[in-house]
Amino acid sequence: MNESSSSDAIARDVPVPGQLHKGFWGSDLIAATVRELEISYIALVPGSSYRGLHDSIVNYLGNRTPQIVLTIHEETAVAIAHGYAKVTGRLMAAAVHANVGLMHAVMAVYNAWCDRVPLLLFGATGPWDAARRRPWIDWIHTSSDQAALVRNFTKWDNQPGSPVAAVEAVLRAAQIAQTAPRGPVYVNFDVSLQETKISAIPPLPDTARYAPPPPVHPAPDLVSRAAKLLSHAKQPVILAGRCSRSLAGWGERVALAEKLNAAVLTTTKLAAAFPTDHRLHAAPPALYFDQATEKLVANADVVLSLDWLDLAGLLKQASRATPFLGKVIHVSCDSHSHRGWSADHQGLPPVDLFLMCETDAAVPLLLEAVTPRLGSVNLPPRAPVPPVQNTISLRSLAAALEAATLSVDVCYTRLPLGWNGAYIHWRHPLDYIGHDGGAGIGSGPGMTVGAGLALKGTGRVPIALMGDGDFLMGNTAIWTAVHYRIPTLIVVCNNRSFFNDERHQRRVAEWRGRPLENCWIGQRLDDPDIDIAGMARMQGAVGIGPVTEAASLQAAIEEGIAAAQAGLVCVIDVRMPPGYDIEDE
Ligand SMILES: Cc1ncc(C[n+]2csc(CCOP(=O)(O)OP(=O)(O)O)c2C)c(N)n1
Ligand SMILES: [Mg+2]
Repeated sequence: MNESSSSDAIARDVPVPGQLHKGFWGSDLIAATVRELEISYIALVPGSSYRGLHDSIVNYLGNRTPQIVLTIHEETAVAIAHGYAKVTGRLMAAAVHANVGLMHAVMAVYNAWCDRVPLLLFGATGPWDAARRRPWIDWIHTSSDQAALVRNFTKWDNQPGSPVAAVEAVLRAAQIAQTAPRGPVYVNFDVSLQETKISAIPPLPDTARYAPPPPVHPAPDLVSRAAKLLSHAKQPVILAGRCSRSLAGWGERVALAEKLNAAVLTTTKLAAAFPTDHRLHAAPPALYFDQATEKLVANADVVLSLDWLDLAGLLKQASRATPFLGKVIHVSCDSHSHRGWSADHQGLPPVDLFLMCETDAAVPLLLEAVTPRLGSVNLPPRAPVPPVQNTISLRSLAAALEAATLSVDVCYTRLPLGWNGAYIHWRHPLDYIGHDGGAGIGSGPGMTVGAGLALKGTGRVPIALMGDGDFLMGNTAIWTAVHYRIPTLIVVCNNRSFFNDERHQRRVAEWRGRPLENCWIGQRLDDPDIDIAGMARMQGAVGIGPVTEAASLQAAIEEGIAAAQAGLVCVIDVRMPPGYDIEDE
């Protein structure tokens, strides 16, 4: 067993050393394999189905590599691993109890799947041997084919039949999860397998030999054809979609856009992919673009999609009734993950040149192969950024954030629905980590805490701007952040409503001629108002607010940032009036 050299470890929950090695169990071998993979953390809610593995992590590994991150809901455990992977690109583990814990985790697994994020999910069941089951409880917590609950949105699952088979299952799971397009995997350990006594820990495999493959590169012929199209384009547009957090990759995308003098678009669905204040960044990042930006796409004679998430949707929206006539170069290996159960693959785009690889593999080759394009670039007129009012709104919140973070490195881990992408610029791949993938509300707190865990010690402050609905569904992640001293700032844009759906009711009422006045019913979260700052304080965090005056926003945010910089967790309740700053679908 490698000694843990992890500098990632949080100085919490250090076990008393016991008399180790009096004997070994199947779960010791599983834990040892996880350590060989250098997995720093395992987020979990405990359960008897994996008490063997739990013991092995605490007492065989000494709660290091991986270290347990205790959570209060399985959805949070998975969301933490998701947020961590979004920042680091590294695999984190989560463990969930039997069928019931897995059922709690399901939505978060779907989010990670849609977000193409690597995640190692462990589960447990049984004993599968019915003769060994305790009456009642083991029976209701045993399912045949438990993995079926998540099979439609995981890359692989397995229920190994012996401790030795478990080693291979864990290695394969980690390899598959980290092979692009990445995603969650599920390995389910029978109770009895974990609790089987074994005579010794066999020599562990060299994990380097089971690593994910290096990036696949596009065929040179495809690169030169794509380069020719781009170099001679009249109005090229680059759609910077799913890109890595690598600073080198960021620089190469900028260099490619500059060499081609091409307009670039990004989306708030995904992490920062291009500096939004660059002269070639054509429009604020958005969920849906305005008409002027759609026109830019419609008029493009060559589109370079760098794994754009909904390429068919954008082209269809832009060119309206007619098929898109420009040439389309699509750099993406996402179709390896396209399956039948979920339509998260989006529409089928028309593609002229398909470079089936990750964007970081293709961009340097394209950069070298293109010739400088001398033609001009026609950028759409920029809608003026709305002026800052002296009332509370997303606009005044953005202005206060900008003023409060002038000399602070920030990672935005969540943006609220209704955010105008013009408000805050991205200048670094870690400035914004994108949305949750599956639009499953309630992931905001967990993903923020996971991102905070990854950023701990870097000096970059995670800041989440999240809806009250999103916060309230997942708020017990605050306790986890406080317990593990994970600096975090959450600003709750508290409109005391599932407001997105008020808008839907309003639209339905308009179409159907029903009373618009009723659109709040079954949506508003007031009467009583929920004391969000109080909920934070009761879990040991700093709670600020409710902030009701625009003039108080900056001071509140400065206080929150100072708290996070001092290693604390802070939640600010900002009372927003209902309403969004953008129009969307
Ligand atoms: C798990 C889940 N349940 C319900 C929805 C539908 N939904 C989409 S947005 C939304 C409201 C979210 O409320 P909040 O976070 O307060 O943001 P607001 O709409 O108020 O801006 C809901 C309920 C969803 N996307 N996911
Ligand atoms: Mg709300």
